[in-house]
Amino acid sequence: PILEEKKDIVRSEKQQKVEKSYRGYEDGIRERLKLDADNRPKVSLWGILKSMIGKDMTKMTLPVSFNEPTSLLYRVVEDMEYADMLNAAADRADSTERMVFVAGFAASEYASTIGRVAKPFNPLLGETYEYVRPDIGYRFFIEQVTHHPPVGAAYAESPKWDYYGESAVKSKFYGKSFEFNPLGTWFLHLRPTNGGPEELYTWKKVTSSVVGIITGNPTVDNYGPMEVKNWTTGEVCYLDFKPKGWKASSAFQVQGKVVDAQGKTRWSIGGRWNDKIYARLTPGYEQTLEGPVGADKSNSSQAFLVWEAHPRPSGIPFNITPFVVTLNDLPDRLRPLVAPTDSRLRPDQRAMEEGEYDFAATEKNRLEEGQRARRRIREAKGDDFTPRWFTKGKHPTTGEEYWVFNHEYWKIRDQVADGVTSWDE
Ligand code: CLR
Repeated sequence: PILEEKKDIVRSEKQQKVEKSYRGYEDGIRERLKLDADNRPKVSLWGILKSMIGKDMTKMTLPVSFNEPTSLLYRVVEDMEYADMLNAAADRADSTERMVFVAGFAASEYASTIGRVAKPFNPLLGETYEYVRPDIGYRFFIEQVTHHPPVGAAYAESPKWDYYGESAVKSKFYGKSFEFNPLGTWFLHLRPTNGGPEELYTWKKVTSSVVGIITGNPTVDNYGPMEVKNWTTGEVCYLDFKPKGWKASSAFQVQGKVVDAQGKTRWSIGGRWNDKIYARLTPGYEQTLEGPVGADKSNSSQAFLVWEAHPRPSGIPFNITPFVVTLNDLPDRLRPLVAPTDSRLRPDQRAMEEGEYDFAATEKNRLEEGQRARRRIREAKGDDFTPRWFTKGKHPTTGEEYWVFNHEYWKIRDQVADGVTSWDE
């Protein structure tokens, strides 16, 4: 009971902090872009890419018509579309059930990659982005901390969980395919509502690839093993994302199991990452369930639905999802509160979103020139770039090197919202 009280205090303190960041987001989420359809000039990918075999994406200069109106920072926030699953996970009393939802969340991060064969904008060094969802109860922050290789360090928080990590993607164009290899670890601290100890989960993202570039029918696939590990209980969820291959039946398939600390399989989990994921309790473990979560004890051999993809309505340009539509929104109330480095203020991304591709291209050029000039000045002085909001550290549990959030961003933002300081001071 004492432990439970302590947990309640942690959660409510966190809630108060997160709620302060709701300021600026009172108008709710955006439902449409200005455009109903994009008219990016249709270019042959292969015609342009064939001379670039062996290169990584950061070394390629591509016309802006290859872009979508997002950035690599936005592609990280995109993983939060199903963040309500983390709340669901925290509300389950059994740790293997929590794992089912955490693994479901990790797999849900791929649904929005379908049809997105376009290049996100490259964030400038020190560029930041904040995203707050009062309706779900979390805030998210990311900063571009290095440029070569491009790395974004992120931190999201909510009363029942904290989620953080780095997006560092190694890419290579092989001709037949374009491969994207995420290197960073993602960390999730979950505070179960039943008062149990805070848990740490970690996982790494699987490989994304684009195939069909030569034939002019490019598609995105995601494949490889994923291991979601609970460091507190020793439970692991092994997921296998099947490559599309030749058989239509293996497309989008993901299959796996939740294994307890003794190595016994407690759940099987599987489905399609573009559609639905189910879990089924291994017979014999019915007594561990508190129901109801779809799996009622009398009928626990039945699979229950863990996750279902949100619909993808037509009439949204650039093949983006309704969630992505909300990201680059800049309502008048929010504008004075975001940092001057915020992605929402980038004129090139704004122009892209509004279909002004030529202006997007000249602005993108201007910003990147400015970045090169700043780097030359730093180099002449022998200075290194230091990120404003993250520092490098060693993870206390896993021992890995990771980016430690200094939590300053939201404190300053509160003061800006209170009118006691401004971002430029
Ligand atoms: C994969 C998941 C990672 C973050 C991430 C970074 C780079 C993204 C990649 C994800 C998905 C595929 C991606 C890539 C950058 C470009 C590439 C969007 C989201 C597209 C499909 C490239 C198409 C255009 C080229 C053929 C020119 O956590």
